[in-house]
Amino acid sequence: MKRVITYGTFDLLHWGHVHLLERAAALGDELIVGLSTDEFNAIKHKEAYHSYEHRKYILEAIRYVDKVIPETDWDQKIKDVQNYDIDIFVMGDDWKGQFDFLKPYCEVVYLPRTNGISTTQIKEDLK
Ligand code: C2G
Repeated sequence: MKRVITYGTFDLLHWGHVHLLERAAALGDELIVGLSTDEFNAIKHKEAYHSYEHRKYILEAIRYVDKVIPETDWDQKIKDVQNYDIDIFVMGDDWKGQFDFLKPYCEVVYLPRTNGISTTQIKEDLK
């Protein structure tokens, strides 16, 4: 049983997010998503349109996602990798190198971001 984990806000879920989740899920048998809470988003200087509960509800409907857990701070990842027996940590490559401290605990994979879409762009375009 190969377990994969990834983290993010996943607000206004779009095809770039789904493409990340699809590729992450393909690396193992189970995908866990650490979903940023509204409070953690404030620490990330991000404000999501949807609440944590609604973003979680949407993510849980995605066929590639097996479990959603809260992401409440920057330094929970090592604990999560150990507690959930994670084999592979995945993030989009806009984070390349930022999570290499996890390498002693699991495989670290940065996947190419999907160009042409972002939550910020959606918000801009709708203005
Ligand atoms: N992503 C992508 N392509 C896009 C947009 C996003 O591949 N066009 C990926 C990001 O690289 C990230 C994931 O989708 O791996 C979630 O993106 P965000 O919700 O923007 O996540 P972020 O705010 O970067 O939070 O501890 C890690 C942080 O919680 C990551």
